[in-house]
Amino acid sequence: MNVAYLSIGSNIGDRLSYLKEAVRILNADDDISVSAVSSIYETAPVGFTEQADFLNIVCRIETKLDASSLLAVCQDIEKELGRVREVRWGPRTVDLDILLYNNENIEMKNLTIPHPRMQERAFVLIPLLEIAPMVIHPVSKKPFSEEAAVHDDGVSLWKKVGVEQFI
Ligand code: GSY
Repeated sequence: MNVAYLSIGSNIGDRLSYLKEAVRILNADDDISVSAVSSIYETAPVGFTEQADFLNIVCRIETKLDASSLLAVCQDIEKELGRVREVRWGPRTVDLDILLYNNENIEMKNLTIPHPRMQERAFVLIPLLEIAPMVIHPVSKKPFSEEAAVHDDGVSLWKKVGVEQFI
């Protein structure tokens, strides 16, 4: 079985419902089981800053899918939940990014793992380190906690929840 970590964010409409729905749909897939979900964090937008704050989580999944098929599932969920790709880095009902897939370094045309910007993003690192404090960067082999100084700028705990409240 493969283990992957996904970052999920929402900053339009009922943000919590979009996060919950994304996790529920993931877990309903016969080839995916969600095994951990971080607390929910409210986070200042990164990239295009003139937009609403996000709610972000990171979840751990076990899956029989290869990384490309997992990407396709994530994109289908984004479509199903109404994401329209209008502005690059812009507002979205829901966004699912694959952060890590096993200990693999994957470089394909449409998919890079580890996610290339994850080390710069407190909205990814803080929830990731909450559920996987010892996780190692597949290339540098250092723990993420050492890989980048983890600043909590713009990231605050919004709600502490358990995986059972998502699935
Ligand atoms: O890459 C994920 C979408 N995204 C986010 C996000 O999820 N959270 C925050 N805080 N800023 C973001 N900018 C982008 S793009």
